[in-house]
Amino acid sequence: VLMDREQGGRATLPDTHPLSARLLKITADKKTILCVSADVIHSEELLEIADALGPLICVLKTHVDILQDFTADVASSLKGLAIKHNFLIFEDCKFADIGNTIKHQYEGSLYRISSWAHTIKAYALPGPGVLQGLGAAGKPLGQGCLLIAQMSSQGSLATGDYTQAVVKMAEDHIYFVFGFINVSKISEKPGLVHMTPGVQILSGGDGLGQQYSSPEDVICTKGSDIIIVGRGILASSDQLRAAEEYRTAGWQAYLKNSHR
Ligand code: 5FU
Repeated sequence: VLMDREQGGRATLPDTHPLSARLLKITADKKTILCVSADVIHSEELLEIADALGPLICVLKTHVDILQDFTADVASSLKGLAIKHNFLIFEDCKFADIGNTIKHQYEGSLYRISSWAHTIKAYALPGPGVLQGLGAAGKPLGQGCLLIAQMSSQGSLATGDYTQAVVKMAEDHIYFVFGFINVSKISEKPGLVHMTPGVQILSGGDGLGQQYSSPEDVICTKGSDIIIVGRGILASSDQLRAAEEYRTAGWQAYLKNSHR
């Protein structure tokens, strides 16, 4: 009850981006802070995962540029599944260029990302022009953007002053930015959502720089809001059971931490 009240409270604050509000409401309604990272190379498998795990997740994260067989139909099927199961679609294409180029990358190309992804994420490195470019295409469609404030990978350079500058950029652009990709909580603004990748129940890494923390650590110790899980679920022989396990672990950690 406390959790629902807090999430609802955050969702209705005046400077909360409509997408934060929607995401926080989904987490409370579906009792899940799990974002599944559906990193697969065939569209059919992507859609199967979205349909099967849809009831257990608040966000589906995609990497459309690793699909071998993307078509516009895949995007419209994904949109349909997002409505059916009430989750947001997060396309994890990392935008880091001048505003004009990323505007084209976001709304054009084969993928037409702005037409189907509720959110994308961007590096702050090029400066606020990134948000002007993405916002010009995404804002009129009601889409939002996450800023990469920290990364889960070993030796990441997204730390210290860079992270602080990202927090400021986000807080200055809450008309379009509604949260962060982060390792730990970095902003006290309740309308900004903290989303953390590099999550597995067993800690460790993948031999290619990825570093894993447990849902409990990410939510309770680091104060994040959403856990992003890829191979912890995808590599399981029973993905549904694994997703349920992460959903429960994440939700219990969130409830434990609901005094924040
Ligand atoms: F920005 C980031 C980051 O700092 N770490 C990440 O792991 C993004 N990711 C993505 O989360 C990465 O591209 C994968 O899509 C996903 C993690 O997948 P895993 O299988 O759980 O390691």
